[in-house]
This record gives sequence, structure tokens and C-alpha cells, in this order.
Amino acid sequence: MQRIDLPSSSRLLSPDFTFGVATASFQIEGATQADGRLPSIWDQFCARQGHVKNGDTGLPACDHYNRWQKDVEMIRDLGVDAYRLSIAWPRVMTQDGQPNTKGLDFYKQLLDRLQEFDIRSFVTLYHWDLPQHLQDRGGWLNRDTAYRFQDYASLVSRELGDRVDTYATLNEPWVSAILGHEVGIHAPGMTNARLARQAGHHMLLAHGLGMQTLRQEAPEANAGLVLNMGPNTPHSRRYDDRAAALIGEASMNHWFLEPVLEGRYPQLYTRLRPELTPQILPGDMEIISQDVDFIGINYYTRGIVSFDREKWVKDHAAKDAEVTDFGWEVYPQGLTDLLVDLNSQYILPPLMITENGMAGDDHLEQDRVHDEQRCRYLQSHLQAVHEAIEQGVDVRGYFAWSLMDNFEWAEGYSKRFGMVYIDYETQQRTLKDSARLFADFLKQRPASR
Ligand code: IFM
Repeated sequence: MQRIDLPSSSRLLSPDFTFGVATASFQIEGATQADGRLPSIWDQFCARQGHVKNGDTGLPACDHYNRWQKDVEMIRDLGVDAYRLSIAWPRVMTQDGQPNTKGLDFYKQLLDRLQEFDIRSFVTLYHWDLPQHLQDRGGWLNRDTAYRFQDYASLVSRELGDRVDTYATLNEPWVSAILGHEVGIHAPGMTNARLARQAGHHMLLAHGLGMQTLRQEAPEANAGLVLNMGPNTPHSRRYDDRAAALIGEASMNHWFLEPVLEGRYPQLYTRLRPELTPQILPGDMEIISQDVDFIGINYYTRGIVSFDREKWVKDHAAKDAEVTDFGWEVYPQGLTDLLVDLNSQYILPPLMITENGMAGDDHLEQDRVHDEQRCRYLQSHLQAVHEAIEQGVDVRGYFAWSLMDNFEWAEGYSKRFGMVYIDYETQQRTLKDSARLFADFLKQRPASR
């Protein structure tokens, strides 16, 4: 098997660079009705026919709710420094805002075990599983949901105490706002571009309110936000395609970052698409733009775009490029470009790569999974992070997505992103070659760590 190769002077090999693996509650936990967990918008979305491939649901997922002890041992054996997980809001809070002790105990025990194993915890508060009862009152289109999120952040940070090293308020608000409210392929399945931006604004407000609470209730913990981003390459050298690339980046990358770092939505976007500007109340942008300790970046691929009269930005498949099982182009250079670009455009807090990985057509054969493409993907993307750091970007960590195969949203269980293979019938876990490669790499790092 190949080895991960980085220059010996690389910052990725220094003791303060964090390596981890990541998951999210709805994608791995299963047990959707256990111990008083309330329904979430994803339970509801899965139940509507034709929304999720093969009619898949949050059951069984990886049954992590019942198998967490073995899973944490598996994480320890990989030799990672940190584990990124998310809390299921509907598991820990009752409809009237009280703590659900059983749900909270699950996370307390899990976090305690991580601490025993000296693994730092990166906890995301919202990775898309909004309680359905809040959706019934308008979900993210209702400004009040941002305040309910603040209550939830307060409950979690009080209950979990000093167990958590780092909090992320939200994961990928672009995905939950746009795929959930404009494109309609994610919960709650709406298709209105203007309302999608309003939902996005309320999510950013929730982030800001959540930050205020975390600073009070968990002053020792780091706190920030996780965004999905990718550079856009123009499909041709034509002026309008180059403009489309800028619009695409404003729409996805900057629309969620600029409010947090600079307290305003990107002008390019508000000028070109004023009809999409959300309703912003006095004081909102101040709440949204509080200092964060880090920004998490989830990177998978780039976009290749041209101008389109109706949609403004149209996506194209990359020609003759290597793609993953999702059809996403493998483009590590995009990660370096993205990080270097952001660094030249903003005064950034430290960055963490909070997700990076690929879906593979993985098969279990004689107790092994030879996911050679994922091994190469890992090597090339770590190299890309290294190159960005060499060019002056302050990146402090890297989390592989994902620890194990899991429920991939609208694609159900058909897409496998894990470094660990899950047999969903037997729930057997098998380390793929990429997990072995990652573990070998982590063990080879200098002993001074
Ligand atoms: O599985 C998702 C994850 O929940 C959020 N980021 C992208 C991953 C792959 O699509």
C-alpha cells in the first residue's frame, strides 16, 4: 500500500496541526425513535415518496446510537487527534424547550469516552436535523427559529460543560438554505430562491445568537462556523462566463462568509440580484459578525460555470477529468486556489478543513476494501493544504469526511464516503485501505506531539 508523502518540513506534520475524522448525527446515529427523540425535518422528508433514493431513511444508518462504544474505540485506533460530530437537536431538547436527559446522556458518555482517549471533540450544533415541530411553525423562514436555536445552544453548552473542545454553530448553511429551500432536493424540500436567502439570513442570525451564548456558557471552548466552498472556473474565456464564475462564488462562498467576517452581504450579489436580498432587521449584521475563533471549510470539488440568461450561473461537467462515484471532479488544486484566494480577500481567522473526502464505488472483498481512488484523493488533498499553508494561509487542521459510510442525504445509502465500510445488514465495520493509510500516516508523525 502507498504511503502519504509530505515534505518533512510541512506544517501538517507539526504537533499543533489537528487531524480528525468527521460525521453527523442524522447520517450515522439511527435509532430515530429512541429515548424520546423527536422527529426531524429529515425524518419527514425521507417519508415523502421519491425524495430520497431507494426510499432510504435515517434507519438503520450506522446504528451508532447503540454501537458508539466500539465506534469510539475504532476512532482511537486510527490515531486521530480529534473527532468532529454533531448533536441531534431533536434528541436533546423537548418540544417545550426542556432538556431530554436520555438524549443528553448519550452525548455526555460519548464525549467523556473521547476525553478518556485524549481525543478532542469538535461539536457541530446544527447539521441539518431541525426538529419538525419548528418546521411546522415555518422552520428557517420564521425568524423565531434563530432564537430557538439560541435556546438550544444554551442548553447544550450548559449541559455538556467542559467536555467540548470546539463548537461549530452550523454546518454548511448554503446547503440547508439553498438545497433545502430553492433547489428542493434537501429537507424541507421548498423551491423558492428568494425565500431560500431569507432562510439563509435566519441561519446566519442563529449563528450569531449562538455565538453570543457559547461565549457566555462555554468561554473556554473555541467557537466558529463551518461553510462549504469551492472555486468556480469559467467554462470559457468569454467575458460573460468569467462574470458567471464571480457570481457563482459570490452566491455560494462569499454570501455566507462576508456577513460573518465583514458584517454585510457581498455587494456584487446584492447589486445583481436585489430581488434576493433578505429582510434584515436593524442590529442583525452586528449579531452575525461577531469574532469567531475559526472558520471551517468543507471542500469536495470545484464548479465549472457559464453564464445563463435564466439561471445566471450554469454548471458544466469537467471534460476528461477524473470523477468520483458522485460524478464530482477530483480537483485538489481547487482547494489550494480557494484557500489562497480567501486569504487574499479577507482578514481571516484560523481555518480548519472540517470536511474533505469522496464517494467511492467501494466493495467488500475478503474482508478488505481496496479504495485506491480515496487513498490518492487523500494524498493529493493533503498536499493541496500543504501548498496553501506554504503560500501563507493559516490552516490548523484537517478532518476526513467521513469516518464511516453513512446516510448521504438525497442519495440515501447509495453513496459511500467512509474510510470505514459499513455493511448495513450486519452493521459490521471494516477498515478500508484509506483508513489504514490514514492511520499509518498519523502514527508516523513526529513523536514530540
Ligand atoms: O455528507 C455530506 C455532509 O453531511 C455535509 N458535507 C458534504 C458531505 C458529502 O456530500
